[in-house]
Amino acid sequence: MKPDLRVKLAGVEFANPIMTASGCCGYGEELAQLYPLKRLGALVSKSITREPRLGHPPPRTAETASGMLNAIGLANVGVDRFVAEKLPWLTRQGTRVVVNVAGSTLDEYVTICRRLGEVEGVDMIELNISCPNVDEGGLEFGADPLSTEKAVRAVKEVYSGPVIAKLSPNVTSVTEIAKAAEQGGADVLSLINSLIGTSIDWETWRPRLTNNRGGLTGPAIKPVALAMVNAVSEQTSLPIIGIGGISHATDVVEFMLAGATAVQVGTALFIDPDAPLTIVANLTDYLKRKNLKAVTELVGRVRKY
Ligand code: RRO
Repeated sequence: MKPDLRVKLAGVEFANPIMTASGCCGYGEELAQLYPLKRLGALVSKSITREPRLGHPPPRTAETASGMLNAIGLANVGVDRFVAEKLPWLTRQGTRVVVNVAGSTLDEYVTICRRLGEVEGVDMIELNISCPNVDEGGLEFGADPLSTEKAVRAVKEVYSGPVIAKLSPNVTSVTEIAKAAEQGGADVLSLINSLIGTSIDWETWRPRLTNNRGGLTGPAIKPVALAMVNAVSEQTSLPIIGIGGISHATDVVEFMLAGATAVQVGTALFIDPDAPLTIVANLTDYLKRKNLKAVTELVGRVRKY
């Protein structure tokens, strides 16, 4: 018998626990040229802001040891174009649609989420209170428990669907922020966003990113992410989406044992856009080998010494 890969988050069922991470495949159009998006658990969009944004000038990505730095600077089409041009297509792809929302003021988050609540096809909102690459907003909200709680509560007042709060690792206590998001009414937590980092070209003496600082992602951050997912799962009762360097089915197993119900694959997509499919196939084989009937049997089952 084939193991059951379905997972449920805030009452919404996903075909499997493998989602794309925000910012790693735009609005899904390019990925859909390679395989049907319905093979994913969900497509998570690039962060959407109220106005369109060009982001930082290139170079805005740089390779690092076992990872990648980015300072995209929230480049996106803005909520109006997203709703008019991207969402209708996305809702026809047979996958769950999670829309990542970013803003520089509380009012901006609220405006975007209200608008997304008025249209068909959004399964969940992922609230990006953790972007490290903009001067205003983003991390400003997610670095402080009180503003985290306020932002989540304000969005929950205008948007009736499930809300995921996406947490930053660039904080003193991720568990305090997680508890604040729970207090504000978040339905799900996702973690982690990127870790702040810099890389300098030793020939030109210039930073490799025009923004100088960027966000570190990829396998380099996996142990950090895993520790944070584990800590948060022990301190809150919300379901968790694990993010951070997930490239293989074995990574998914680790994150689920640590307490995640689902995961997002990000940087791995840049190396191999098929990674989510390979992960689904290998996860199925793993569950069979372990005689498990359902992937949910892994969640939070890490053993203690
Ligand atoms: O656009 C970005 O530079 C960016 C965002 Br919004 C984010 O949340 N995390 C990241 O690493 N980059």
